[in-house]
Amino acid sequence: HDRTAWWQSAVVYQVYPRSFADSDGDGVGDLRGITARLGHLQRLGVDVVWLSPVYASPQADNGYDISDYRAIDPSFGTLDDFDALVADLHARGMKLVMDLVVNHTSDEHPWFVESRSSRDAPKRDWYWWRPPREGFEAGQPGAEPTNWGSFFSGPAWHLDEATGEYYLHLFDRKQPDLNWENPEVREAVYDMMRWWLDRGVDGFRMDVVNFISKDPALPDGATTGVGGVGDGFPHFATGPRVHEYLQEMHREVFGGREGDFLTVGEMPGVTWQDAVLFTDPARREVDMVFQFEHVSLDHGPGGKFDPRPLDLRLLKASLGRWQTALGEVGWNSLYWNNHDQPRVVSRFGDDDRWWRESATALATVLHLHRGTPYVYQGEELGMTNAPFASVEDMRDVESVNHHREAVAAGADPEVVLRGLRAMGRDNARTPVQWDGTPNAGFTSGEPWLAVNPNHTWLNAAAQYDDPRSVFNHYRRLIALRHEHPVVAVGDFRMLHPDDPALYCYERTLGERRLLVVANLGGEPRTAGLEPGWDAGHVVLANSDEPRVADGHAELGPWEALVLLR
Ligand code: ISL
Repeated sequence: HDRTAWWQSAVVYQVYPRSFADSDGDGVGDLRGITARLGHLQRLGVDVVWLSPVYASPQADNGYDISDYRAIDPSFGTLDDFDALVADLHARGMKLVMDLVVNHTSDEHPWFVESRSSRDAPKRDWYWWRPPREGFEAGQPGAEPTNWGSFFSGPAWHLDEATGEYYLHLFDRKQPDLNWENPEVREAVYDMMRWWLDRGVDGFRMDVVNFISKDPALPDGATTGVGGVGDGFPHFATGPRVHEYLQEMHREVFGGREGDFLTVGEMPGVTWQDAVLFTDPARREVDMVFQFEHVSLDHGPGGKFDPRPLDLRLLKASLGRWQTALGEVGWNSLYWNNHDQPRVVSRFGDDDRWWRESATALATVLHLHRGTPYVYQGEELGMTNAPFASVEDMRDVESVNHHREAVAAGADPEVVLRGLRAMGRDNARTPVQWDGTPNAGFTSGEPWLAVNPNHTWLNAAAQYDDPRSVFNHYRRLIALRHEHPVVAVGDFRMLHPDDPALYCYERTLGERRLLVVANLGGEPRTAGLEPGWDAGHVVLANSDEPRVADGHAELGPWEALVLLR
């Protein structure tokens, strides 16, 4: 097991380009906007930037629907702008990881245009085309080849009238799934990946990459009763050939190439047992995976838009299990936020009474686990969920479709809206709050999604010189990882697992011991400690006067301490 890979002590920062910084006043963030703000990232101290998709795209899913893998969408700029961004990042000692979206393309990609052109088109087999179900006429309800539902509501199959067949789309109907069974598809993807590496990028974050191998029999899923929709998940997630494909990709794309690369597979529903296989360095698949267990714990019986309060004990059990599972072989990614998740300070923290304290406590707890932490733009400022007045204020295809379908099915619109407000992806996508001016310094024009009104006080400019700010807390956490190998690779041991408010753990590496003691609740708490720790060991705190003595720490609401000896 290689314990010295460079990414073990690295921190990754995710940029969602639409919402990061707009250089030309069209209300959409762009590449030049990112380049102009690299000082922010350098100040924070991150090592890698993961760029959400900037490829040519009709933007049905904000760029996760790609129509040309070798071109930049004009709304984001040009290939020259891209090269300039990479050069500037490299000059500052940072790396760039591209988003690789190859489970599906846009329906406007030339591959799909050709594929749909006739039943015997040479690229017909590049996607999943199937005739209507036996005994059904095309277009008849229930004629879909399987009963699978799409992630964005409705069936996962769309009828193409011209050829009378259906194509599979696990996401939007403008995102047809590629058929990885076809070796030409795989070779085309690897060729494109090599093209980006030749251009100087440092790796890939692979979108839903555990969905690329489907059971070719395409069996119906078990039904749960809701509108006859079946659960196709067991038939397309972590399918029979996924390990083979990832090993082939590694060989074909990285084989014989010199350099410090990073690969991370986004894998909804992945189990820790599978994650060990995906991330075992000896198997040469990916360096780490994004798993979803800890961000599903507050999903209620009705799914993600029916949230329930988080039970902290479940969160600790979950993250602790992953720490243990990938403790010897494999590696964890650590995240609270990305462009698909609501803001953590609003979700698991208290964005009202204990905004600064809870944002910094949650950051502390996450970052000092064993694994590679990911910071999603604005998280380092403590950005919160947005006060959406109605669904008209939202833009995300997932939210808009869910609202339409749920209300049509008779759900109370207020209840639906409440779920979207708490869990909708647009919460993560409001523009980055650079300063307190009317559009938060994001754009001189009309932003594509409204800025959060709290930018008047919650913004980067207000935080840079405030030593207690959320930004400076993140900066110190990142510096701790860089400075102390125990943070990167030390062993992990959870403490007080059954306590409903305390989140405490110990990391050890040789003689070095690092202790994290956090109160993730609004009431003061006492945490019992092993003897030997005292206030002199505190290396980081989100409070002014840590109280540690005689085998315990006295913690105020959302107080978090880091001790080292
Ligand atoms: O948020 C979700 C829907 O409830 C997730 O299931 C999400 O769709 C899943 O994490 C996959 O996400 C990735 O692929 C999607 C894209 O919409 C997301 O933005 C991307 O991160 C399809 O490309």
